Amino acid sequence: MSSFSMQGIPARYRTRRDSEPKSWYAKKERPFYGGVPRIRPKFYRRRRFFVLLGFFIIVAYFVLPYFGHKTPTAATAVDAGDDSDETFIARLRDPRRNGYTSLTPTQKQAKIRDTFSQSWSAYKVSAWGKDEFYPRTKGSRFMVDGGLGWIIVDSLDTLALMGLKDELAIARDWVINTLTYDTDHDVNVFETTIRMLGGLLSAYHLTNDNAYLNKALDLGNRLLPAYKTATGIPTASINLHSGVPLESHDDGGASSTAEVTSLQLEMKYLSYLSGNAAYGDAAERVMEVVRQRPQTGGLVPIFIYPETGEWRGHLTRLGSRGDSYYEYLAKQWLMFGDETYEQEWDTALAGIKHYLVRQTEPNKLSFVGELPDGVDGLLTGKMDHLVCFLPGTIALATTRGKTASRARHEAWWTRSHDENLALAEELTRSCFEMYNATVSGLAPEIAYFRMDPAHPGTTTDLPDISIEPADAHNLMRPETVESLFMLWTITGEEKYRQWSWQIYVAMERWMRVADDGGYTSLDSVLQIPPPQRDNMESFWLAETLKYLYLTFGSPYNLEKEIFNTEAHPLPIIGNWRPKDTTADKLAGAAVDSAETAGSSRKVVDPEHIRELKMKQIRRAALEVRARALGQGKNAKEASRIQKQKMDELLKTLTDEEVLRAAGEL
Ligand code: DMJ
Repeated sequence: MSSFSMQGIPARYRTRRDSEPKSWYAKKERPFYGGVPRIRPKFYRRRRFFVLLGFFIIVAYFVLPYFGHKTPTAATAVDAGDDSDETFIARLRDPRRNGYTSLTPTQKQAKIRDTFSQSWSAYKVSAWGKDEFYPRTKGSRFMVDGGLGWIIVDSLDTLALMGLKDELAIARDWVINTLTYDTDHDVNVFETTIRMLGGLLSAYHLTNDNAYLNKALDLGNRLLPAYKTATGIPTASINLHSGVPLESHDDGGASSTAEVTSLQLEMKYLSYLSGNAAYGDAAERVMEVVRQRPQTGGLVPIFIYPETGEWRGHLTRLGSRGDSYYEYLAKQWLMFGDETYEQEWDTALAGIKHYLVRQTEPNKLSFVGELPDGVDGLLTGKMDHLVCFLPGTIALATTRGKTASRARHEAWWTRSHDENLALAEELTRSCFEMYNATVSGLAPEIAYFRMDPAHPGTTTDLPDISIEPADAHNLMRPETVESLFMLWTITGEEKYRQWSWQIYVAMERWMRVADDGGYTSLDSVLQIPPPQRDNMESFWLAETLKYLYLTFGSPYNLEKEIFNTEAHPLPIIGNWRPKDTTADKLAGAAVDSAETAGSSRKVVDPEHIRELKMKQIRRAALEVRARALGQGKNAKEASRIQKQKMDELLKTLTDEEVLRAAGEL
């Protein structure tokens, strides 16, 4: 819905609007000086017309909500505590009655930020510092003694992006002064990397605060021993104190494919910042092993043994344990400019289209199925909500973070890019239909898409989608709003914002806990009201609310930043490999510059050189700092050494060296 139509506005308002402006305008049309007709130049007459028009628009903007009060305002739509469930459901899907058309994007952002603040303050009051929060009973739990900062670290960058400075300061203080990763407990390598390491690195990226980077370095060092297996594929868990790696108890000791292949953005970025290639090298090695394994059409089974590098079983899917393998192929290419990953992503996308994407009956919704027995077996219509990250990633990779209108003018744009973008749009619609298919307006954890016209029936309002009662829970997951954010940013089509808003309104209504207790996951989206569970997931704060909030902000620059799989934004680095450290570059540049002195130069913007220089100096100084910390120096001493290095480079580094190091000379 792009704008109001007169049809949707109550008759009372229409009459008033039609009559009032006319008489007001007529009055003003009289000559300014009684009796003396003045012929105004054309310019003035035009100007007066535009002034009046502007006045009308302003009046309409402020008066509209009052006369349209039968159309609920956003406040009543979203905060509808006293509305009956039936009334709420009746207006949830109508943009003119769910607050969509009556609120500006800024007002919507404020609503979403309120939801975040409410969740955050409930957590602060009842569970501060704990890793798990049970909002209904006001309970909480540490995952390991003393905690991992699961909720606080995961929320840092959302606090920063929403401009909640005071809360960020409190969170920072806790992270730096209370949180320790020197804990004698096993943690999941993947979850700790994407949530904690990713959260710290993103906080560093957004704030430039070295305290976050130091914490990230400490954690990165504690995670590294997990990669010391026969193949280099990390074990599922690691003891953060002893560094003893631990294979999964389940699944015959196999690790999840998605888990071992979704650590690379974080580990490589840590290498990039610190100048220590160990993190990125370890993560890259995993990809080299996976690359050697048999694959069909770029698709991989969801389990892999860390000791042998063999696949376990054939189950192939884009849902749990398979999902972010594909996401990180695209994102490693985009973040570090590595064309190997571009090719692998292209191959995988072709495989996904060929083996997994089908359409439903009767409404021809595109969906992504599963292959329990691999590519030679039969496809099922089961689709986890987790798969809904895929359309966003397809759109992002297809346009390389550009808006579609700009990307279409690029020399590399082909018909297959158009097809891929169309697929992303179709899949996004199907994910939205997973929400539309239920009476509550929320998606289940798993849905079944109907491929067979003779299929007997459905448990939802939409015949194409059915839901098993055991799969009807909702864990506050982000994947659909993530894709809506990507599709909105890339295509600029208003419908994606409208869908996001509808989902937000349903979440706000059903997930909110009584007495400002926070927000919780749900037991069944097939019931009204959906019975509430008692758990607030950290990705509610890290991902779901962040993507919703950003969807209503000014267009995000996806060419500059990339979101890790936990929605932590990291900078796009460009052409870079783990071993290619700043120090090496600077050393190489010094040698080269001696050899090529006197060669012709390009004219380069001095501001550009200054930016490059500062970036290089900061990185080189950080490397020195990391080395000092690695040699056992305390933080104060390491900071002194870091500053000394910065001062030295500021004095000595020449523009030529800078350009050479950046590959621009
Ligand atoms: C998040 O922790 C990450 O997005 C992960 O990749 C899988 N999904 C959960 C949230 O649903």
